Amino acid sequence: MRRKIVAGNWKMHKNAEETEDFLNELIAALPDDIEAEVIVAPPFVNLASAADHVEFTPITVAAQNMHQAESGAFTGEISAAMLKSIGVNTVILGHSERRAYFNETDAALANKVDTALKHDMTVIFCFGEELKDRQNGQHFNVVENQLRDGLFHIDDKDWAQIVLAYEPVWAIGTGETATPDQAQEMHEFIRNTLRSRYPQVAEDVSILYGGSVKPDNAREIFSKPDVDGGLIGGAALKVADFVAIAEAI
Ligand code: G2H
Repeated sequence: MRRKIVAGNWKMHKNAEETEDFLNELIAALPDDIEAEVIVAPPFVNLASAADHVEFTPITVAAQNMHQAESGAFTGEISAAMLKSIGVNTVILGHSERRAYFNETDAALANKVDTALKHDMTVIFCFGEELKDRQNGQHFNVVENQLRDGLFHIDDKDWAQIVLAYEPVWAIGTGETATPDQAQEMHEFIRNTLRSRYPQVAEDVSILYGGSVKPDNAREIFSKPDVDGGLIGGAALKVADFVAIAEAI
């Protein structure tokens, strides 16, 4: 059985008080029998308080990024050991906004993955094509290269720590969603790509879909056989919407 996951990527939203309010509401609203693993990823400054807040709940807190180095002169950066020291064991890596605005390359991401694995962290690894790639019919090539360059150097056993998040860039925050069939087509392609190198991993790894998932489209997207949940942005900022999406699994 693959893990079913709904993760909320808050991006640069919510101050300390809003974080606390959101988590109180979320803890109260989440049904006890929820099938999905629920993850929230607040900005760095509120990670420690969020991690404390959810300590005795089924909710997991994730970071949105981290640096690949152990420590050093990297002004403004956060290391894996720092995250671990506040009880954060999960990190989102390779989000398209990090790739586009902060020049995160496949090579840098491969190093970040190694660092996270070394610290026994779970990685939510994001990748996906841009609109021009899809228009040029290059979307499968682009996705395959991101996958190979970012992750094909790791060992079979390390995949237990990896969750994949396919996020077509043209569907992020745009209100435009991949159709459930487009999501399924790409998730199936991702599993087939993995199968050549990691046959068992291809069956076991969870692949989340991200890109304008909302309460009214989540159920149909999650019903696809190779979609194991979602990485949610805008709709993860309201408790009612986020819970409705988690319940759609
Ligand atoms: C994609 C997604 C969350 P949104 O970035 O990672 O955001 O749901 O707002 O498209």
